[in-house]
Amino acid sequence: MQSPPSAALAFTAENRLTAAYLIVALIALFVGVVTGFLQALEHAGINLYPKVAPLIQSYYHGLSLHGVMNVLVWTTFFISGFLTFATVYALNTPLQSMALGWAAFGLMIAGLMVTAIPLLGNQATVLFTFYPPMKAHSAFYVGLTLVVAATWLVTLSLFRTYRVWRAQHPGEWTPLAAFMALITFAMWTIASLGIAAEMLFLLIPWALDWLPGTDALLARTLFWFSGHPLVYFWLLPAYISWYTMVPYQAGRRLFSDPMARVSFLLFLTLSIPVGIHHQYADPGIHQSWKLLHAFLTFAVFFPSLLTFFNVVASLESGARARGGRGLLLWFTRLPWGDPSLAAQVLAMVLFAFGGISGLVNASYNVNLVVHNTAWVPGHFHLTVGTAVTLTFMGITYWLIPYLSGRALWNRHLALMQVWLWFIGMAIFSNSLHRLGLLGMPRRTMIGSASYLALQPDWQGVLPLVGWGATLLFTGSLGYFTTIVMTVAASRQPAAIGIPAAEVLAGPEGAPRILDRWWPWLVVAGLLILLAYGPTIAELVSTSPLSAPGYRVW
Ligand code: HAS
Ligand code: CU
Repeated sequence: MQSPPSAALAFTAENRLTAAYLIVALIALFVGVVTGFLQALEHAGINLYPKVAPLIQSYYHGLSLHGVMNVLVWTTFFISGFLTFATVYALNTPLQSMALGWAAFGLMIAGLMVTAIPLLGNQATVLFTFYPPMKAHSAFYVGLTLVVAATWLVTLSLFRTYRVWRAQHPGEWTPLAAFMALITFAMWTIASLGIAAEMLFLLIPWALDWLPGTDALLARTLFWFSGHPLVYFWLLPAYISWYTMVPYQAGRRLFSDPMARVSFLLFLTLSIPVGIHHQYADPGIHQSWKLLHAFLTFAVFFPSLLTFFNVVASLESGARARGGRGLLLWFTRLPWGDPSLAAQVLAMVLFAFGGISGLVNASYNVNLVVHNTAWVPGHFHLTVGTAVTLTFMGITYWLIPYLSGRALWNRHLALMQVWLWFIGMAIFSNSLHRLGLLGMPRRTMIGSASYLALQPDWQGVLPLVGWGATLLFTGSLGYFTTIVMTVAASRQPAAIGIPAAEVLAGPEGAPRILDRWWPWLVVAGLLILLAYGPTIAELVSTSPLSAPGYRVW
């Protein structure tokens, strides 16, 4: 990537497209943050739902909005904008077709609108996993399908741009950030076939009354075919920043480029054939397949361990170059005054704990202790809620000044927000993990559960959920204030370039297979066939499609 780019090198048209994605992403995040706060307060005994009644009609209405806005909309729009940006700058090549770029954005917005109308109107209170036989308005499913189709257009747009670059640079190694962005979208495109099939063959015809009923197990299996790799679709863009940008901010270089490529190629091959780890408790899937998915989940843990090593080594070399000493004390010498770096390093620290709780989830038998308890939202607020979201916030602290040409409005407020997120999330997710171990169910309006009175252990921890969320919410107000004021009121021009790490060990000399596509795609395909083929074939051939739909809200 060019660093810092001169005005002549800046891709103005692409920047505009990225900015458009970011605006929608940030609005979705705001809605998600507000609805999330209401939930946590409810857990802590403060029920504000009657006060927001016509707008948010129940705890479950709010929870559906929270899930869809945060994990589906905020992530997808941010990623599409950020990775388009990262790809064109890393390749130093304009988008092959701006029209295609905008078509993808337009389709995504159209899909979002179609989804949002029933969702806001309490016609799709089915949570972000929309498990049947809960039945939403057909527009909800159609809208989400359009959003998925729009991500395919983003894939097309990025790969066509890559083809242009490749023709001009035969034999060269694909620049790391672009290579990683392409892997992210390639992986997601294959993964999304499950959700597309679920929508097109099961949910949409069923919601339109063209089918007599549905099959919860087949639908869940297709959902998790996409649903687990979806979490890596969120994570990998954060990793792209940790590998190719954060090391620059930390003062030096990425430790190893080939090791980074290996990690991403492992994600390409291993992200999908693991989804049944969400279904250990489902009847109707043979335990040998569950066990295989458990083993493969442990395998896909490995590229994150590679990332841990590589990123910490890069941070360390940066901190030592700044005078850091000692086995661990060097950590204090990172440039903590930079809110973008602070956000991302703190995101990493909490992610280490999210990784540990992920291992607990993945363990076939131990999963039975935590499945469907508050432990699981504890886990995913460390992963998507921090590793991803706090990293994306950190990225906006340089990206928005870069795009708007205006310096960050208030660095101190930004830093405060970052620490509030870190401390608030540590409290919030720790208490959810503990409540999960105490058996408290997830996805439950716990404050009004009649059995709460019988659970003094829970009552001791529940206020912490509220306190953690209060810190998170306060911090996010600081975040949105900083962003809005940067764009609207900041008078200073931005002095910021694009952070682009150099590498300590480059790819030269590494096996060329690390820059090829087909071998890895073939391995990915074979693993998917092996891990999913028999189960899906069996479920499709025996599916009764007889379950009636329910509206439970
Ligand atoms: Fe997960 C459930 C297993 C990662 C998201 N996960 C969920 C759900 C979500 C989610 C949303 O096996 C709930 C879905 C629902 O609604 O039902 N997850 C894993 C495993 C990993 C994992 C093995 N999850 C993620 C990520 C997510 C995410 C990433 C979002 C972005 N998860 C599960 C399982 C379930 C599950 C089961 C089902 C549970 C159930 O029963 O329902 C792994 O990929 C994690 C690997 C991570 C690491 C950490 C590496 C650390 C790094 C940072 C290093 C730098 C540092 C700097 C620390 C190995 C790279 C510090 C500096 C120093 C000096 C040290
Ligand atoms: Cu998973």
